[in-house]
Amino acid sequence: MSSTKDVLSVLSIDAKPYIYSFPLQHTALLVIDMQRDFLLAKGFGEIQGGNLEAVQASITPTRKLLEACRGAGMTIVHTREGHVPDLSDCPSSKLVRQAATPNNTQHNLIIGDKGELGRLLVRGEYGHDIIDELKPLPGEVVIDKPGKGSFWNTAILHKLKARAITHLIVSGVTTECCFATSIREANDRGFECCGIVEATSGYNDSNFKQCSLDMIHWSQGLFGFVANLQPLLDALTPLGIQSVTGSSTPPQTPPDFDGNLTISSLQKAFKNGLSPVTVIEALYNKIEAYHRVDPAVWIYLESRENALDAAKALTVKYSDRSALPPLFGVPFSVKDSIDITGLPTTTACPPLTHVPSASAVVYDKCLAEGALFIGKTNLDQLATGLTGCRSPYGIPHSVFHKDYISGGSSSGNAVSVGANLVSFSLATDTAGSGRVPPGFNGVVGYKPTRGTISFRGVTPACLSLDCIALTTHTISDARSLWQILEEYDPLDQYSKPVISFERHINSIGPQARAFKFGIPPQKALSLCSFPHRRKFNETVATLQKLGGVLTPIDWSPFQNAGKLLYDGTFVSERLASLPDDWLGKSRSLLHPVIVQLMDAVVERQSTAVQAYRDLQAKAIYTRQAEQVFSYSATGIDVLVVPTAPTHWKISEVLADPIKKNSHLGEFTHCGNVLDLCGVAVPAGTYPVKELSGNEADEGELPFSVTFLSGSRMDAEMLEIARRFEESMKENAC
Ligand code: TIU
Repeated sequence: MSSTKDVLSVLSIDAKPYIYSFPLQHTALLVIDMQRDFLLAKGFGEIQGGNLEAVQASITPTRKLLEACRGAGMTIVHTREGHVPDLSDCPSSKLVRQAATPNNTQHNLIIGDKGELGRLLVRGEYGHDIIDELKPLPGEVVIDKPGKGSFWNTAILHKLKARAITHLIVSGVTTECCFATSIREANDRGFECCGIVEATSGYNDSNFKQCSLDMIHWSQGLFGFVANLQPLLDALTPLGIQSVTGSSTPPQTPPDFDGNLTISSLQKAFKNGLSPVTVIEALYNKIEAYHRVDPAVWIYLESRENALDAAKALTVKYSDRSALPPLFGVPFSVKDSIDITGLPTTTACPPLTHVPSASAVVYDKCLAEGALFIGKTNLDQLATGLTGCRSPYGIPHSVFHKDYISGGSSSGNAVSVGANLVSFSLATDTAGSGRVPPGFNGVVGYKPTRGTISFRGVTPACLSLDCIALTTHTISDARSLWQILEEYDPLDQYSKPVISFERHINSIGPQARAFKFGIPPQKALSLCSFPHRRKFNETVATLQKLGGVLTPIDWSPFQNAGKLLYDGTFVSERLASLPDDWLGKSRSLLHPVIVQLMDAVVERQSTAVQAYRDLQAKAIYTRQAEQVFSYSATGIDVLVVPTAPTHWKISEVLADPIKKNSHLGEFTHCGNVLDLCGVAVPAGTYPVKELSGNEADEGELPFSVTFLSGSRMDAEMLEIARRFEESMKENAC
């Protein structure tokens, strides 16, 4: 059944061949190739003989469309056709064919030749860029495409899927060429497209344009829909509540800070005039108050003065509130294994502490997009552990209860978000460090497919399995943040290029809301405490109500891969990034549990032969897991597991630190070994007494489930997780 929110935000407009209905939060405006080269005199189009007057007719209507879509908060995607300067991405069919026409008169200058607006259709040239009237705003997607269609050799499919887009409103030039080709390509991938008559134009007469549009909707909608601009504007304009001009609060009276720290809420508030200075003042009062509740959250806290100065500097740098970068004024914390220039990186390990001369790539990106750094958070030493009880900087506790663990290794990280001291936190995840702590603090912990966010500038725990993780308040925030931070980094040897897994989209009809999910077998689930088992059963029922089909799976690859992480040779990699004599020299300065763990690794005297056997086993289990997530009758979309089998008290972990730790990783250890993506999502709470068995115990503890999926299936997984999150919120109302 669809949720109320989804139903309410579906709009419908008159169109050919019939009414076009589109869910606003799943619809993007696609603005095709509104570049100077195609629209201005002396550009590529005019040089090839195109009719400039005809093609310019769509500029004003497209601007109206763009403003209405921006006002309604829709995703905006601009494309630009063009090539890298050496033209290595330009096939001969595009470069040579037209100019090779016998007695050619029309194509005397070709792609790459010098025109008055720069080299024709070459990236970085003046003529290649989008016209001033339609300039993209910060945060909008810009796709550089070498083809006429938008999907060949670009990340557009990935970018659309990552934003859960299923419907496209299409505008731009030229109707007969890139506009039509892009609609056909999008249709093949399952998108529901609607071309807007006035917001597209071409180089030919009106009959030619008419035929190009008719070809889209003929045969009862073979490729999609075509609609006029006015009905669309009529439908979108009343939704313009998100724009500065549409707000009932005049910009000169800034709104009060309502305490909501989600990125999406702050974005709206800042747009409407809220000052980041107000947010920082309020936040530091909270941080100081929380220090009295739990003094072990921060290893380094930026001073209030510095944070306020940074906030003031932002307001000066970005004075135009309608063109703010996506993380403008958004406060964040950083796990203290991630480098920041000039600040010590401790990794909660005194002998490893160093002061880096460059910041981690992921941190720099946050700052570049306007985020405000608040501090570096506590962690289990060497980012090794799942409890939060292995740091010389103290033991943070769950934001739900002072006796219960925060989880680790990203302990302070999850507490800083859970206690509402920051909007998001940068963490890492090797064995579950980015999932278990969010689970124990009632927030979202997202571990994207390894290598999609640069790991450069982070102290490794187990380098070939390490991964950046994002701790946020909501799935939507996790998704937005991933899209801001992901980028191929050629200097990170484990980085992966941004490409999408070619699975089509089911955006309408009965397939649209159905998904298949698997769960661990009873034997594995029997390791859970009673309340975790009970809450997990409730989760399964909720997912079934949402359209999830519980599907049998082979659990063995997940179980075997999990065992490989600590019972096999992979744990030796934790020593591989350290000097050979490091453990011997540093042992007196290390946390006793870490010494115990590392000694056990050394004592095993693992051989190269064993390591290779483990690598081969990893490959087999990874292939078996791929089968589980395959796009077939038996494959599933997501695997759903309890994030942790139980929630220990701090005292229980201190009494039995190694066993209690490894138990927590039962459902997380396999994630990076199998190159999965995963996201831990809050799934309700339960009474403390249900876990402790002590009727006198008061309070609640959080339950969390983790959605896991195959490599690069992040977009699909996040959308299922978002629907689950939404249904949890609705049930709570
Ligand atoms: N953007 C686009 O349509 N590119 C073209 O080359 N169009 C022509 O009509 N030639």
